[in-house]
Amino acid sequence: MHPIYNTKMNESIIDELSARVKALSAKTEQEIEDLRVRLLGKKGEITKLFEEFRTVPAEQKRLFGQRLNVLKNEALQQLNALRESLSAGDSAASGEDLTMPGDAMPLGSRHPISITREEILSIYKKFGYSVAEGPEIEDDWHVFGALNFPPEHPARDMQDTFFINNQTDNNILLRTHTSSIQVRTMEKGQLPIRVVCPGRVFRNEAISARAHCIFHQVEGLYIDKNVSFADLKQAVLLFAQEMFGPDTQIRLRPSYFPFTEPSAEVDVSCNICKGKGCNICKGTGWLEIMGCGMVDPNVLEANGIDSKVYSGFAFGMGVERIAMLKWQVKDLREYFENDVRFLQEFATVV
Ligand code: 2NM
Repeated sequence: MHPIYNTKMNESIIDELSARVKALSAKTEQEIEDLRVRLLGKKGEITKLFEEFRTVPAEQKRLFGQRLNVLKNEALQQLNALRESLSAGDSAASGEDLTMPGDAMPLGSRHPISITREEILSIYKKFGYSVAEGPEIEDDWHVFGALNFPPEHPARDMQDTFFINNQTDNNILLRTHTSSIQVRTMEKGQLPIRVVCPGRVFRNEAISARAHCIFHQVEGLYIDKNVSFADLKQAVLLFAQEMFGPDTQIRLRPSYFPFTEPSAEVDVSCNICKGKGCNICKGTGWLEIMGCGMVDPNVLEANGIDSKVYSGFAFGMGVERIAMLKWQVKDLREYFENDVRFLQEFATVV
């Protein structure tokens, strides 16, 4: 007798299949599809039971039919559950909520001096200048000698300059300006020159809200035939408008530097009060941003450049000072203390 005609046997076949269905597992979509075909495909085990339904004695049909339908639904549900756990990944099985947002990584911030230096350099790069760097420990020639500083100039004094103790000679020192990089550029003898030189500089000064013994400069040098003071003024104006906005005006005041003649201090119109006078510009409407001038012929000659053929202009600015004006930082010492509360204020700037 075929087992299907026996109620007990029918039930044990269904029980056994039901248990197997509930224990089904699969690692891939293909494995799930194979299981579906094996159970519910044209020749599947459950499909076959439905075909045999015709031959079941009338009195067993109701119960057998109900149990078969339950088994078929169990199989469909199990296959769906397998598909879902596959698409959600393994962690779905461990109960993790994959829709939860991830943990935010605490972001650091760039230092305001770095932000400002990069902004200054990117303006000059746009104007066609290249960027050069040089050593912080220098010799007397590159910091003073080649730059028209007379031997008795006070900057050469221990009071102003940090010397590196050296038994044999005392001409090794920490650079007091980045002009030494420009000397190194001129030495190479390639003309014309269009260069900006960023870097740390060191001066033996008492530390206060407005002065520090270490600070940062960007200096620039432009040497070619027929470079005039008009070119310098235009270059300074374009920089000021890029840095502080298109409505910025400039003012040049006569000044003195050993390496330039004539020399000038550059002021920009105060963008806080628009020239009306405020506590940032101390009521003057103007803010000092840099020094500049026409390179002294003595400097050109000292660096092997024929001053009858070539002329040039140079300028220099303190990065701390530019950053102070940009963000109204009141005390320069903030830049060196690395208090995260101060540094975090620049987190959204760049
Ligand atoms: C300044 C102001 C004016 C300057 C001059 C030179 C060089 F190398 F050409 F002689 N470099 N930098 C210069 C001129 C720097 O800083 C306030």
